Amino acid sequence: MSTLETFDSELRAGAPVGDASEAFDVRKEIYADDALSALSELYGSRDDFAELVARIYRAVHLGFDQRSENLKHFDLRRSQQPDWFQQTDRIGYMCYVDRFAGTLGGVEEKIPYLKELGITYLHLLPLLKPRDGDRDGGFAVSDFHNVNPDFGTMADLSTLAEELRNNDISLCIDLICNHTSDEHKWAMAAKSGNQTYKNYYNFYPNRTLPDRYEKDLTEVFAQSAPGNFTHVEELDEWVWTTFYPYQWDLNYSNPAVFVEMLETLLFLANQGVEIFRLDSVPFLWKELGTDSQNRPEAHSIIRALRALVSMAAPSVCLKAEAIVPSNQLVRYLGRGEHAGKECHLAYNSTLMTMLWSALAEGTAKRISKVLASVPPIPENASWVSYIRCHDDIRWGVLHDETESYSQEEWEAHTQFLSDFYASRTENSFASGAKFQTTDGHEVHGTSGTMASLCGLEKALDAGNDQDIKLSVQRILLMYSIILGYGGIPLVNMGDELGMLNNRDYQNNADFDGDGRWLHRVSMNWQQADKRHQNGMVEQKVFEGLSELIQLRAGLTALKGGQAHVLATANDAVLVLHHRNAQGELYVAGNFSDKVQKFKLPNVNASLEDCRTGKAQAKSVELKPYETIWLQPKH
Ligand code: OTU
Repeated sequence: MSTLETFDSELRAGAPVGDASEAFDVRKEIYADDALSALSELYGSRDDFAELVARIYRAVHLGFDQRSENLKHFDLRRSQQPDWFQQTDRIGYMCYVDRFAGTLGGVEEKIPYLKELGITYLHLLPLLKPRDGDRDGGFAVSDFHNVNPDFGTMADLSTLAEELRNNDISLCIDLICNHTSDEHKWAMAAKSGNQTYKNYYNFYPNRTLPDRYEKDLTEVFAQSAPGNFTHVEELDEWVWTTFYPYQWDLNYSNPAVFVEMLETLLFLANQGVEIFRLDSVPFLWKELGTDSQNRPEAHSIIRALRALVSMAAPSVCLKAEAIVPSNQLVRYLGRGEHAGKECHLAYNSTLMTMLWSALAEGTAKRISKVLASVPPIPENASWVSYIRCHDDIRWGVLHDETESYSQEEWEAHTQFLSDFYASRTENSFASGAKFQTTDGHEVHGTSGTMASLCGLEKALDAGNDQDIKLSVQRILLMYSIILGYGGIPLVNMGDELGMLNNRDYQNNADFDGDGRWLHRVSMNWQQADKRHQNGMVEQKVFEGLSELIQLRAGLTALKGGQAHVLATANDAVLVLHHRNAQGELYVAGNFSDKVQKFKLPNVNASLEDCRTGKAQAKSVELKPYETIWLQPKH
């Protein structure tokens, strides 16, 4: 051992954990104002506000007291590196427990596979105990304190979280905070007429108010779950259900609901969960005469949760799931005086949707315009950049994206996208399907795996080598841009191997005719075994992606923030630019199937290709769908 190593190990062995409770007291002081101001926006006019605050503080204390020494130590470590989630070695992977590895124990066995790809963040889709029968892929939770018995137990979850942490992988799970299933004990009590629990939900004795609300509401599952209210036979009353009829929206105007959700969050954080995906946050607060999305109170709820969790479990990160136009989306990271005080992370659904738009059009003109108009995000926040997830690609949100395009133009464009990805336009390379349209002509969303939407399915069916090559290039282009945009890139299970659509779901009653199962595939480990076999598609995708991941980890110019879009004279090419104290980086991608030339604007330094280290002139030539990463020469 070198002197330095000896010194280091001595330090570690004898390292005082510090006084965790003293640190807790300090955090309570620091976050008290934030917590109180957010809570008073929500509940300040109530007579029992002081009592409520006392109850909330009791929950925070209990949350801290029940936190293990290990996690308290981890909290202190993270507080020494608050920008840990903005580091360029953070890469996410998302999957269903059963479809990836059967059980939680199975997931643990697959840690080496994740590490091989360079994964440092694992999002396991809903794994808490769901209702029986239809369950929206687990998004209808019946018990927040127990794991789905098919996957294992809460103890298995804690063990997995610890094992992941030991491997520097952060565990993320969903906090389905907008609704419970109709089989949750609160819903069961409500059904039996218990007023305390009826107040946990939004009940109406008849259709008068529901009809008035409906005038301004949108429909999420327009085909399979039309309307936003469900008749509850036991009571002959109506309850608010934004999603499926068995998912009952919680009533946050009742502070008891807020307290329950805070306690749930802290309980799960104490199992070792580091990142919470806050599901459906736009819908948390209802208000007559509005579309009941993105209300100021929904933001106050998140701000209060953030301040309170920062007291009890400061290493925890909150991630917003809001599929809304970018000017609304960035607000979930906090804005104005509250900038950086809501979620730490938010899904960049604008980037995701616009990537598919650019790929279908074969030009980067529109994506460049839209990305250039995305408002800046707070310095202590970051994006989650992704290409596919378990949901459909929702086109309608684009209609409010930028004023550069009129409503008519957006409507025509999203109609084109929906048709293109369902293979209903001439020359479409994609084989996806429309989601939630009643007549096949409406525009809602698109289902399909990344590879099938990028053309691999058609190319393989046709046995056309040139098209196979092009579809692999499209896949790598999409990865290159999400890795080069900034934030935490997220890989959807199977997409690292180019897995195709699963067309069998229609024959399986468990999937309730929900078209999203088209791309919710089960891991094919035989395909994974081909990831190092030369010339296989799996190898080209997997190795292409892992090379990019490794490259990215060393490029600190990418840390945090978001890319700036540079305009060039060539519309086919998207050029992203990063500059921070650590350096500068250009990422350019050709969205067309032709060779494209362009000149980087306003560059004075000599440039080198980050992958090869070779000098690169400011005039660049890119092959079809090719990307290039450039930095000033060292
Ligand atoms: C989320 O998605 C989940 O991701 C879905 O899988 C669930 O079905 C749903 O919630 C209900 O729990 O509409 O098309 O703006 O758009 O929360 C997906 C946010 C969805 C919503 C989003 C929702």
